[in-house]
Amino acid sequence: MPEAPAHVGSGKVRELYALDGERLLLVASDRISTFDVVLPTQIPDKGRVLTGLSAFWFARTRELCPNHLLAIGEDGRSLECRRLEMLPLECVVRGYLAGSGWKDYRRSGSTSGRDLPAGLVESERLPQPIFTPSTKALEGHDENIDADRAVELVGAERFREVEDTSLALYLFASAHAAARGILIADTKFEFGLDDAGRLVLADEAFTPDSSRFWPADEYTPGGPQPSFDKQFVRDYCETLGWDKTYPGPELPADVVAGTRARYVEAFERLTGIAFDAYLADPQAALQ
Ligand code: Q0Z
Repeated sequence: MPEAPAHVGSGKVRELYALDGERLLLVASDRISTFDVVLPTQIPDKGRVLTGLSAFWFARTRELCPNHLLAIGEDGRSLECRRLEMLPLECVVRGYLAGSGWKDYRRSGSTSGRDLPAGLVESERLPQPIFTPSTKALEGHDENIDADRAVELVGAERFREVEDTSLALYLFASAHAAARGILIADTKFEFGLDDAGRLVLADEAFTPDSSRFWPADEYTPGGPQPSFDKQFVRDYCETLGWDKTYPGPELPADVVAGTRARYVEAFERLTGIAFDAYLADPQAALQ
């Protein structure tokens, strides 16, 4: 009998297992976080939406960059992937000014050491997408770093390669998504190296957990934008007077159903695949 895969890591809402020396299993749960707190209520099929979206983007971007995907689990919520030597860099691309990019800009006029034009407003589209790497902080949020610090971490040549590749991936996916009514405000990649030292896209790609998705038809720069997937959850939580520390609140059934519908809508708009077809046979649906 093969042994149960060893658990090797936990994210907020995902788990990582070792299948053997060369292969990992990445499992996306139905847990949801908001304001950095994982809630006690799950969103049915959220893990399958995120896994299906990642697999879709890995398939569509393999000519831009090889990736770690080996197979999709029959359950639709897990990805079998190649084990890589991960780079110690969070590769963030921003097309719009939101989150920590906006916070940095308001304070200093720049983010990750990149000077930006004066007078930009919150959520404004940037003149061109920018690469703003960060490092995994041991606790709390990732820390934005400038190019010099990133070069210290991965070397000058590898830095150029991850910047070029990240921008190419963002340009491809953001054009695809915008044509389907979804703006990808920003996104985060993780890369690793294979045995031959080749750069390989790893982790997840263009999911709502690794990216800010905004509904294009509601886009109004000058303030924060509604989240494509989590806005019902945030709005509900704001009605409670909750202090955004653990434990988070239970979600009522209508908020769960509305949020599940938004995840499914994102999947169907971005992939053009019926989510029911994905549930019935994940591998076949993504062919
Ligand atoms: C990804 C993470 C998660 C916890 C390590 N192909 C790979 N090779 C080696 N390492 C990784 C990967 Cl994807 C790797 N993470 C992030 C994901 C739970 C941590 F689901 N950590």
